[in-house]
Amino acid sequence: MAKLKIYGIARSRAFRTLWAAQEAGVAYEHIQTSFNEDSKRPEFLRINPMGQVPAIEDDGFALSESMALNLYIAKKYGKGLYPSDLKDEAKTWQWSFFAATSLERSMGLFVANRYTLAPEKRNEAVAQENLEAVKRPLSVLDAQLGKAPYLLGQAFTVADLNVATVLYGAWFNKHDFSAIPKVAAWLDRCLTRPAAQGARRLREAA
Ligand SMILES: N[C@@H](CCC(=O)N[C@@H](CS)C(=O)NCC(=O)O)C(=O)O
Repeated sequence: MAKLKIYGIARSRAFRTLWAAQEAGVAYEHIQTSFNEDSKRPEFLRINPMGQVPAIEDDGFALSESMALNLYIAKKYGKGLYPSDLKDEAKTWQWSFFAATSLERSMGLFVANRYTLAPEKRNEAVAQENLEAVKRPLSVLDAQLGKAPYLLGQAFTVADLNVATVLYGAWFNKHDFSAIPKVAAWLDRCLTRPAAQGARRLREAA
């Protein structure tokens, strides 16, 4: 049995952890913990007292927070997925925090209110407001990707994965990214990688 266990259904943020594990090529056991009742049961709360997915157990070591999970998996198991140089490592943290704090919440609200909520529940004003809130971070991302094909340079790393995953919902719903063409092309590159497609199959089939 695989020593790495990934908790969380693919239609949750566990999608990004499944993607990271597939990029790293590590064997894992996928436990289909839902984000409703399952994640509030005492046996899961022992792994993540926040009662949220994803979480992992690696040979008994419990960890939560999706960005941290990906950094851990990439560093421990990924070959080339996690940088060896300290400055590149720091940039990986920078981009991961950027994704979590400057993009994720607004992108989630934007996608829900523009595309995924039941039509009667969508609020276009909320969608617009949140799209406005990510204008600057997305233009910063576009400028960075104008310098090199990936965030740290020539190769895909977990920095790309952690940022691309928070834009996945908009990309999947065919949001028009043509005003930020470097981001558009980079998202296509990242989200059609074999490992991304593997994780997407789990999510999109669910
Ligand atoms: N910051 C956390 C957020 C985790 C999170 O909100 N997970 C959702 C599913 S995507 C969840 O479990 N929601 C249930 C709840 O909050 O009770 C992370 O990135 O892992």
